[in-house]
Amino acid sequence: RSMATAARSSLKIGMLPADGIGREVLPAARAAILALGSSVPKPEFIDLMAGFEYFTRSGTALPDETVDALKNECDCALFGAVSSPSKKVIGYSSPIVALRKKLDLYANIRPVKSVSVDPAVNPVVDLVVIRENTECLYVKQETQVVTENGKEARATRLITERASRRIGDMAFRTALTRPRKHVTIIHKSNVLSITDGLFRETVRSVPGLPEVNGRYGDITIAEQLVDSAVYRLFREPEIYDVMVAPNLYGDIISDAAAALVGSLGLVPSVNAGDSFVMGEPVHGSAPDIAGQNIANPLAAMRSAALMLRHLGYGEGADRIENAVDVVIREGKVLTPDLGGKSKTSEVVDEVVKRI
Ligand code: GGG
Repeated sequence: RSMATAARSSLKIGMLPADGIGREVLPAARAAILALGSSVPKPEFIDLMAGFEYFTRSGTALPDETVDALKNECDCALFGAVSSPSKKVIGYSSPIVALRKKLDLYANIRPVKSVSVDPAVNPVVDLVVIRENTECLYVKQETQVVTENGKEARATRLITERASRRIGDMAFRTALTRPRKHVTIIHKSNVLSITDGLFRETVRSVPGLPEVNGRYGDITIAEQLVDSAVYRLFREPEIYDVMVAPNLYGDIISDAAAALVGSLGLVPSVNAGDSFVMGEPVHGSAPDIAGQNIANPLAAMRSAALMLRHLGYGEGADRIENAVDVVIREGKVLTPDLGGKSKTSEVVDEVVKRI
């Protein structure tokens, strides 16, 4: 679904590069949008602070000014990547997880599609993961106690009917826009019968809701346990069209699917709510390659396109996506993750030339 294109004289885009290669790939997204000229309203980029590095300087990973600017000044946003530490750091909390909740960006939409395919060697992949973005284990309610047997840690996993219904609705709406119109519900309700059971039943019930009014009648529905879904994703990815999943499974499945199309550096996403959208490459901050001008900028450029499409600027989105596809297909100017020798900046120039 695209948000209706408001008559805008300018397009205000909040830019949150955050950490690591986020700072190298967000300028690529900006260059792609600027190359569109009059296909979109005049873009205005608003630089905003967030991230672990910002936390080490300021004591907060997501300042109130950033959230206020996104809510009150911006039409949409682009987020780069964040280097959240693997160990608890007092006072730190992931800014991307917080942003998704604060802006109610309840759906993380992650299309994964192979561009240049030799079916004898590579599988044909054309799927979209619709990941619930606000709950599951990402509510981050963790506790630890010390018992006579040592430490004991617990995490709360939240699944609600409301969130499951709206992510289900997003999955069915997405399926309507695709040729195959097929939704696979991912769960583990043979073990987690209450939480995943609620997710599965609620998503399944969406086509029958009175307000849906039969719109999803042409959509076929399948379901799959998450472990077997990963197995089948690697064996026969062509069976999947729209995969809808609770937060953690969706996060894992979309990274796994990225492996089938050549690189995590190719896969874009949008975090979407009913009134705001934020593009974000699926990859992380990759501290091992940060600052070397070798990060793949294509996922960020595609995320800009997805964001524009969501806002109703389909022509601009097509121009960016087609240019990216041509550069991948030609295979001459690619970053090292795709077997190339080119720099980030060279790939950006190559795409921009074709926009
Ligand atoms: N662009 C995706 C990204 O930044 N991934 C890293 C990530 O999600 N880290 C976990 C977190 O900060 O919540």
